[in-house]
Amino acid sequence: MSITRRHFGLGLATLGLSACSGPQGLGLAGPDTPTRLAADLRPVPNAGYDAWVTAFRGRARGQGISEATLADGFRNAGYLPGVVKRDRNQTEFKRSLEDYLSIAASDERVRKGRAAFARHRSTLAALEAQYGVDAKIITAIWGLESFYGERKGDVPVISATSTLAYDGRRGAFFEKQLVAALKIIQRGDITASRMTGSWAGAMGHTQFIPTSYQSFAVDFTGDGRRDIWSNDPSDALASTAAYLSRNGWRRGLAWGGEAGTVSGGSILQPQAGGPRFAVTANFRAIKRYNNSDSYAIGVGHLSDRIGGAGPLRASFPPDEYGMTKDDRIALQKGLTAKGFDTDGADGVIGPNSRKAISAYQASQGLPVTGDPSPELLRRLN
Ligand SMILES: [Ca+2]
Repeated sequence: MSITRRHFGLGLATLGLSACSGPQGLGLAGPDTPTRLAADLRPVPNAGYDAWVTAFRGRARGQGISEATLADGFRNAGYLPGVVKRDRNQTEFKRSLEDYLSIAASDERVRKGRAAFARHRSTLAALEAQYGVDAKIITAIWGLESFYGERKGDVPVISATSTLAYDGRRGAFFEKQLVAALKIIQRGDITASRMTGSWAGAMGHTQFIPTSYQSFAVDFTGDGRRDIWSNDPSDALASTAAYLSRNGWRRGLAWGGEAGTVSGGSILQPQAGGPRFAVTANFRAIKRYNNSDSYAIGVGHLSDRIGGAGPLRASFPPDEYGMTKDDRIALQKGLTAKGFDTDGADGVIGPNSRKAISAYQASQGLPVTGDPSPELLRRLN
């Protein structure tokens, strides 16, 4: 656990927490992130949890948390079975960079990013002037972490972090997050009832975990509260700029770019046969936000797209099934046209596409594998 970590977007989480992203969560908020709280994210009675909380409260008092804050923080808190389930279900599956970028810099995320960048132009310009961090990079992080504030997370943070601290798989880490969350409430930045986030405790527009918040969050609006949860994203965006600025960001230096389009930097080719990137010290600063090459390239590329640039020039090689992205898009369109809905055609073969492939294969009397293939594409055309 290097420094911090916070969020939920398309990130691969620092800290080895694969479900958080940002200063330290799991970046990549996507359109598929549910916005309504699932039934298993509501508290259920749990005597073991209650006993753990009683003991924890003693430890918390020893760290300067007042009885009033504890009463307030735990008033409506409880054990959330869904948090443990999500924590256990995290798989180490790795997306290809091509798939990652298809999601991170989707048409919708680029379009909304350009609109958000224009809408918040004056705040972003002020942040760039004060912190030296490229306003397009700040906007891109916002886009990956919460889809520009659309998906900040509705899970009560005290419940989520106490459940994970009690559960114990990463108990010490989450107890630290819980203490930090209570200190934030005690300071008056936010009330317990408004303190919500991802199931792993990453909070607000740019998904800060509580300890990152304590170290880096700032009050940009000047009202005395560091409010990263409000509809006004100013404090959250300023906190992100502050985080980068204090983690090695250099004013005026590009993050990098596709090799051949920028000068300088060291060369990185995350996917064999795919595009090569030249990256700088600012690429490494982005990785302090979320320690993943895919995440940092996603942020950098999305920021370029927000600034008006087009897609990458180099293409990716065919996938393990011998399919290019164009093939996969054609397959998804073909399936959907035949009534096997893939829920969009983004070229990323996810659960919906696999379900559609299986249903189509069954309808054709083919072996049901759920895998894409050039043969399937030919059959559909
Ligand atoms: Ca404020």
